[in-house]
Amino acid sequence: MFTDKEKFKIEFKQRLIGNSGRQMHEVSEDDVYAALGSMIRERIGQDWAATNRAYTEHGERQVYYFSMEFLMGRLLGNNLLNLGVLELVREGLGELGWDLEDIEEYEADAGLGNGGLGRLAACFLDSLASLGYSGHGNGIRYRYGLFEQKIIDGHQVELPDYWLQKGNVWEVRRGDKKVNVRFWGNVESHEQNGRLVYETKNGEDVWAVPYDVPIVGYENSAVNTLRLWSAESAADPTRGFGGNYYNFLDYKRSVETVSEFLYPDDSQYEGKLLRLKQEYFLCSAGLQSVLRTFDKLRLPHDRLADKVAIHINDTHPTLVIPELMRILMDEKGFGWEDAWSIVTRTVSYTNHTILSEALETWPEQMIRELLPRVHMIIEELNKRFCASLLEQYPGDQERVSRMAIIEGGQIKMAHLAIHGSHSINGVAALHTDILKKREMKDFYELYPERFNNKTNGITHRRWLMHANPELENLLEETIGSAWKKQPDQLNELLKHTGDAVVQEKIRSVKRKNKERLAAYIHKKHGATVDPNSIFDVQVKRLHAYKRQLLNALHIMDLYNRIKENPALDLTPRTFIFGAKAAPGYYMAKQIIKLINNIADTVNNDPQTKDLLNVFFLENYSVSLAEKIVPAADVSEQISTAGKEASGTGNMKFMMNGALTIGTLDGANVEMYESLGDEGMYLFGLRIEEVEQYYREGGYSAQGIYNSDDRVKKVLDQLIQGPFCQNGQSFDSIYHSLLSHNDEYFVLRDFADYAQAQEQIGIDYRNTKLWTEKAILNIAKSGRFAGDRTIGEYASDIWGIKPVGVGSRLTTR
Ligand code: 26V
Repeated sequence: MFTDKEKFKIEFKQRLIGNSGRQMHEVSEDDVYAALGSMIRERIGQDWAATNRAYTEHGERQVYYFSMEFLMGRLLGNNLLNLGVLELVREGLGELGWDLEDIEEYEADAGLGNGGLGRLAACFLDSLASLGYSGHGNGIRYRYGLFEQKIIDGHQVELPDYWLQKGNVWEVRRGDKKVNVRFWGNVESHEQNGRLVYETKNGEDVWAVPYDVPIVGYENSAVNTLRLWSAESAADPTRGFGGNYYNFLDYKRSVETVSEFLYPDDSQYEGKLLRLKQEYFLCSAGLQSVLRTFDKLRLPHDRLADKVAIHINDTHPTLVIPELMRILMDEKGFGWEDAWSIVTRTVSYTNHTILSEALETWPEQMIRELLPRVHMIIEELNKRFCASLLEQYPGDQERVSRMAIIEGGQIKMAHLAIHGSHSINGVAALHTDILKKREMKDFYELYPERFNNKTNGITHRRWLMHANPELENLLEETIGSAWKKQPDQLNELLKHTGDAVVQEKIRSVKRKNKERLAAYIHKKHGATVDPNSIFDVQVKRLHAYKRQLLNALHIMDLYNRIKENPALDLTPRTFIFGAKAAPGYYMAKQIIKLINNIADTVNNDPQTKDLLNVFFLENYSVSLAEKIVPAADVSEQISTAGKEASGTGNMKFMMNGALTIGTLDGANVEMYESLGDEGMYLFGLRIEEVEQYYREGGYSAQGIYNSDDRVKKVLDQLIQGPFCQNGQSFDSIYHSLLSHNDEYFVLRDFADYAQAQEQIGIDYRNTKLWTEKAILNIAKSGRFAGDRTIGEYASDIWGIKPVGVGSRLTTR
């Protein structure tokens, strides 16, 4: 295995020729990627085996993070970084005539997630491995990830994301570890040793085949596992099916659809049978695999919770609770009480959303048919739970109905998750507070000790070191490298806030990143972007509560003001958007079209084009985010207060020295605690005010329209005017604001937002002041590193300590 650059070059050339079957002068960049990938994968393999051995010998509790989504992005650059060979490989490849950054572009993003929840899971895996915790991911290997977005005539068009087309060097198919998952069928019972034993007969069996992806820790030789399950037909094609080969093909197709695609909707819950199948598939396969690993320890199953922690990422994998009950009772012979005790000590749950329309409830009938034995268990759980509630709250039938797991023919997954977990956490202080005081109040009263907060965090390895190597170097020069292993050490930078030399370097790093993004925009849009302008960025899923519309209306207003007063003294701005809308979310798609129309108008109007530019960058993804985030001056985190559970983009921008314009929502609240008014531009309604409006009414969007001429003009322009090219109009947006009284208080916050934006324009010109603020942001961002978050999960929820592996055995 190579240890220096020269050895790398020799080994790499051999591999390249051997892999591609071509001569050096014939190989393509694709070949280079494949050869490098396989070489690095092999290197990881050694540590992977050693890590697994260490975990088995050590007997430390293993954490399994069950999630329907892992938004991993690309792995090559990150693996090189964490292995500590990034520079060596970059230089070696360079000497052979290839640019590593170009080679990295050959890797398809693993886009197996919708947004925040899936990316959080990916950041957590990186922190778990990097801190040396025995924590693994358990998910689904969707054949198609989140759709690829094209913008055609300003509209979003969705294309399938066949990310596996060119193969995936990082995964290892483990055919020998496949397990069986059973759907449908009927439950039969018989007596055995004096107790009833249940079995599902005549079900449809699906093989779950694991594909393992190594998760490399940062310079610590640890390699954990992300196990992704793929559905395959269990049947032997040569047998059964009444001799009809077409019957077999139909069956095969139906089975394989289980892991075919990721559901692209993260805002509106829909009770689709296939989605339920996916959720059970993950839970059943994951649990079987967890139990197999546990069995290697040769311990009785009542010790399960000592050795295993199962964490469920939102309610999507909640079926682990009844499924583990089923296995313990039907297969391991436990009685109800003992099984329940094992389950609740094993499982913990994170809630990621307050939006009621995203809460999962499954029709009881659907679960009864698809998963008959699981249904029986949920029914029994509900019966016992309601009975215990009545005992605790005698006569309070209303409370019992509110809290029941099954109500009105619906199974409430959040209730099941809370009842079956020993820990329930929200993802930012404000969010956890809302859960306790409002959304889950009844449950908090019942189980106060179970509720806790774990403010989200992001991996500084991908989002600072890998995405922004110039900033990494500058930090290293200025404060050394302790922050790489202890990100809170970034606060050492505070000592240099006023240092003119450091300030100049910070500006130069930002400048280079802006030039790089400008080059990308030039390539994609053919447009020239001025790197002296403020890069003002809003990238995230498109959703009404995130209020991209507020940003858009404000740009329309700026346009109007320049047109009214061409001498207006505005600091030039480049507004950058990136967002995918759920394919069926009409309003979100209209907002994308509106932004593109605005771009068309302001970018081409000779009076405005030097002051205002707008770009909607298509197909926002992890790898695109890595280009955008380091180049941002301003980060837009402008959700209606109380709606964004945490946000994680906010943290990425902060860490890269962008200043936030934001509401007091989600983790912005904690950012503001750290940054104060000098470090952040706060605006808008506070959560108490929003709640008061919802409770007592008194908000009139029409009133604002009538009294604010600027707002009126902008809204009228949704129907007719410079942004309605080719007779297009935005009636539905207009009516959502006026006829439906503006559910998200866009108009209410408009003036305050515009004012904060004006202040940004002024402050940006004061380069010294602006740079000091940027430095403050970077210095305070360590609190939002995933390592801090994972440390808290490990000690407070999972009760685990780091395990030393390889050459770095920690003593305990
Ligand atoms: C919800 C649903 C509901 C319908 C079925 C399909 C589906 C798929 C995904 C989701 C996820 C929505 C929840 C989510 O992504 N929440 C985000 O979690 C982030 C990480 O904690 C947090 O920073 C964001 O504020 C929060 O919106």
